[in-house]
Amino acid sequence: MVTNLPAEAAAKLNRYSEAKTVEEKIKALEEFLSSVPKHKGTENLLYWATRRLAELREEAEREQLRRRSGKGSRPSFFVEKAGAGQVILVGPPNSGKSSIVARLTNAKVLVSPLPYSTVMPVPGMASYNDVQLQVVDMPPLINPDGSINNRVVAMARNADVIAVVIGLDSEDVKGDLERTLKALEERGVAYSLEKGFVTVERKREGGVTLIAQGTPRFTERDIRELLRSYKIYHAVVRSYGPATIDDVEAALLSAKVYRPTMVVFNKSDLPGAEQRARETARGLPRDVPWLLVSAATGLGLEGITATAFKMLGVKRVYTKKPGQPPSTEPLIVKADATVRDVAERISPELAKSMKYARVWGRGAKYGGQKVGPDYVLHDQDVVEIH
Ligand SMILES: Nc1nc2c(ncn2[C@@H]2O[C@H](COP(=O)(O)OP(=O)(O)OP(=O)(O)O)[C@@H](O)[C@H]2O)c(=O)[nH]1
Ligand SMILES: [Mg+2]
Repeated sequence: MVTNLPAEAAAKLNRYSEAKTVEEKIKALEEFLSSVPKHKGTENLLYWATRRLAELREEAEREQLRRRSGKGSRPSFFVEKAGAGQVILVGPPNSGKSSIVARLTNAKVLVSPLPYSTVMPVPGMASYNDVQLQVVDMPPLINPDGSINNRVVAMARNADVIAVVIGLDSEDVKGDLERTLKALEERGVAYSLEKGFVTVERKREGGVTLIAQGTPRFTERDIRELLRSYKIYHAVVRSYGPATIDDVEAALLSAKVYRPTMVVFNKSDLPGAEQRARETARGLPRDVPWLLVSAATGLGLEGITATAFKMLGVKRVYTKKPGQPPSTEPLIVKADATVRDVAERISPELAKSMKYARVWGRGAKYGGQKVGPDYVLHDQDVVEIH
C-alpha cells in the first residue's frame, strides 16, 4: 500500500534524513511522527518510525553515558569495536555463548549451568591466522518474561557479524532457532537478504533507478510513486529477495539493517546432537551458513572465526619495501580494495605519487607482476608500491 504522505510530513522526513547528530535526528523524527496522519496506509511507516525513534533514544543515552564515563558511572552495556570486526554471540540462555567466548579468547567470562548467568556483554579478541577479531559474549536475547532484550538488539544492529548460538541439548532446538531469528527480524535486523531487504541511496540527479536481485513485490513505478510522496526524486534503490514496499519505507527511516548472520549449533558432543542440527538447519536461507561445534571439546570452533572473516568481506594485504621482506602484520582492507586504497592507507602522498606496484599472490600472473593503481587485490597478497 502506497502511503499518501502530506507535504508537511514529507518535508519533516527529509529533515530527518539530513540530520547529522543523534539529537537532531530524534527531534526531526518526533516532529515527523506528529505530522503523519494515522490510518491503515501509514500503519507500517508509523511502526518503523517508532522503532527507529526508540533506537535513537537508546543511542543518545549510550552517548551520554560514554561522555560521563570515568569515576562513579555505571558500566556501559555498549562495546566499542576493536580489531578487523565485531562478532556478537546471540541466542537463548544456556546455549553456550560464554563457553565459546572462553574457548576462543582470553576474556574472563562466567560459564554456568544456570540460565541467565551473563548479564553484561564481555568482549574478547580471537585471532584468525594473523587477523584479530572481536568476539562478544552477550546476555540472552529473550528475557525470562518472554520480552526481547532491547540492549542486545541495539548491539546486534551495530555488530559486523551475528553468530546465533543454539544449544543442541534443548528440548526445542527448532523453536529456539526460530524464536531467535524472528526476534531479530521483528526488531529491524535482517539476517538474510533472501528474506527481502532494501537500501535507498539518495542522489542529486539521475531520477530513480531500481536494481533488483530476486523478485521484489513491487514495480519500478510503485517505487517512483512512493518516493515522490516523500518528495524524493533522485535515488538508487537496491532490492534483495522478495522485498515489499514496506521494506522501502523501513529503508528510508534506516529502521532496518542487514547483518551477515551464521548459526552455530553448540554441544555437538551430546548423543544425537548432529542429527538434530542437520534437521533444524534445513530451513535456513542459503546466505545463512551453519556450523556444528562443541565448546566442551573444542570441535569446530575455529569455523566461527573463519566464517566471520569471510562474512566481514575483508582481506589481508602485506606491504613490502623493495629489497625487504613483507610486513608480518597485514593491513586489513575492504573486499574490493585496490592498490591505490592500500597506498592511501600508508600515506595520502604515496597514493598521489605512486606509478605502479608489484604484486605476489593468488591473482598475480607471476610473482612480482607489475600492476596499476586500480588493480583489485586478493586476500593475502603482498604489495610493493613504486
Ligand atoms: N555438553 C556440553 N555442554 C556445554 C557445551 N558448551 C557449554 N556447555 C554447558 O552449558 C551450560 C551453559 O553454558 P554457558 O556458556 O554459561 O551458556 P550461555 O549461553 O553463556 O548462558 P547464559 O549466559 O545464561 O545465556 C554450562 O553448564 C556449560 O558447561 C558443550 O559444547 N557441550
Ligand atoms: Mg553466558
